[in-house]
Amino acid sequence: MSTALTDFMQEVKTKSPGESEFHQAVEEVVESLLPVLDKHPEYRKAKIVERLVEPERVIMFRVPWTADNGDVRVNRGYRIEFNSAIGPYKGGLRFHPSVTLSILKFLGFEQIFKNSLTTLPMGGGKGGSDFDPKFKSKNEIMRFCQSYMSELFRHIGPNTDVPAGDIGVGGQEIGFMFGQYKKLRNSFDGVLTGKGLTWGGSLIRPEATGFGVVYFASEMLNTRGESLEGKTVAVSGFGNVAWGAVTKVNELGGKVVTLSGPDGYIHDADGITGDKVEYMLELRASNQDIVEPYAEQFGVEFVPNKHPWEVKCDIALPCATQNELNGEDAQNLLDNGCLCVSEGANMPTTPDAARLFLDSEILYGPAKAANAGGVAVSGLEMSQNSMRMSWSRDEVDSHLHRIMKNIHQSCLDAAEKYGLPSNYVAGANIAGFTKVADAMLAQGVV
Ligand code: NDP
Ligand code: 2IT
Repeated sequence: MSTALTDFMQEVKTKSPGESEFHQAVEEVVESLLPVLDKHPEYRKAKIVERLVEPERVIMFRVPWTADNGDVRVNRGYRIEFNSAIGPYKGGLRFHPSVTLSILKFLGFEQIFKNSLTTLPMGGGKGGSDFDPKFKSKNEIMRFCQSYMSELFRHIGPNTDVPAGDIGVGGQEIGFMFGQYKKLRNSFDGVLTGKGLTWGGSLIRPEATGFGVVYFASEMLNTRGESLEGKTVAVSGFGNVAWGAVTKVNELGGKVVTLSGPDGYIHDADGITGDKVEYMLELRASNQDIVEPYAEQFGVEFVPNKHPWEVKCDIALPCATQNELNGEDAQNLLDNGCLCVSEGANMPTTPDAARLFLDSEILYGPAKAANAGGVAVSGLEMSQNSMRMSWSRDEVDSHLHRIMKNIHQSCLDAAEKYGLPSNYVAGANIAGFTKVADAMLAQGVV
């Protein structure tokens, strides 16, 4: 590590002690930016990077609610309003027991660059709670969402901050939160994305992240004269993003052979198609967070407590959670001849695994570029809300496809410009950063 980076990281760690995921995300981005800072002394002079790593605002609050048995429970709610240089804060809400300030700061920080890459006017934000939806009744989830929104509503708005879903937050939770926001504000606003189709939602939003991950993989494969057709694909996770990715791989002629949950992975050598894809939705809705029932239902192999990356595949799509693909997993993928990794989850690859990918020939699409399709269609939902119109499925999908192609090209161009051809990690960081940095420069020291 260069001295400049070590010194910078030391300062970040001193200011935000114990936030290991946030440190990991910052280090990866800032390392890529050093050549840009050398070429642009104006960014250094205006302390753009020092300002970028400090959220504009962090909101933390108590979320009390009552369980079905009458017990009072208390969770912690958060919203990190990270950067509004190019648009209102935008990013998902995560409800999961592992949520901490560090996790949400890493996600909010990544979101700044991801949103910039989409070319749409959205700043970066993220929020959520350590609430665990597992085994909660629908009424408990509703009361929790209402309590969470009873505080959040005063901080958000269609031109201020527009949350959406993430792990543990899907259409149902967005509905409960939207209802509470509308009641408190007495205003029907496009204040959340991922809404239902009859009340301001956009077609394709549920599929968008997974579709985008696969479009990005296709673009990377194209650079080598390859395509998805006939390829074997390993997917991790079984939630919203994994479901969208499986659907699009099937459409493009690939075969998905794995899914995973916190309990292990399933290996379905015949491919996850038809009813099996529908079954993924049932698994997710069961609120039990296990994939083993898939193996029982369809008579396939279940491998407990392991990652799917030991299965031979041409393409790997990690779609579960952060740091789910480690050095050993990366080595397994490389040894098995994997051609391409496109990240659906945010920061799924540990730094040592990312290093192995970058030092090899594998096509490696980092999350902030590869999974930007979700937030891109959220941006399109905001546009439709502002115009009070709804676009057709084909219209939204073609916008999404075009945006993913543009992101891919921007990454390649930025990487090439700084002498790092085909390095999508550097390309995504540099292209995402430049637009935000120029906007911050133009707006003065605020
Ligand atoms: P969902 O809640 O729909 O699904 C996530 C699933 O992955 C959960 O069932 C979760 O189980 C499971 N999971 C968590 N940890 C692991 C693990 N270690 N191994 C295997 N499975 C695990 O969330 P999404 O599909 O929306 O999100 C998945 C990833 O995609 C996250 O990293 C998210 O940040 C990212 N993402 C999501 C976008 C969106 O629009 N939804 C957009 C861009 C990125 P459990 O709860 O038990 O841990
Ligand atoms: O990580 C992400 O990009 C998301 N969870 C989607 C955010 C959004 O505002 O749609």
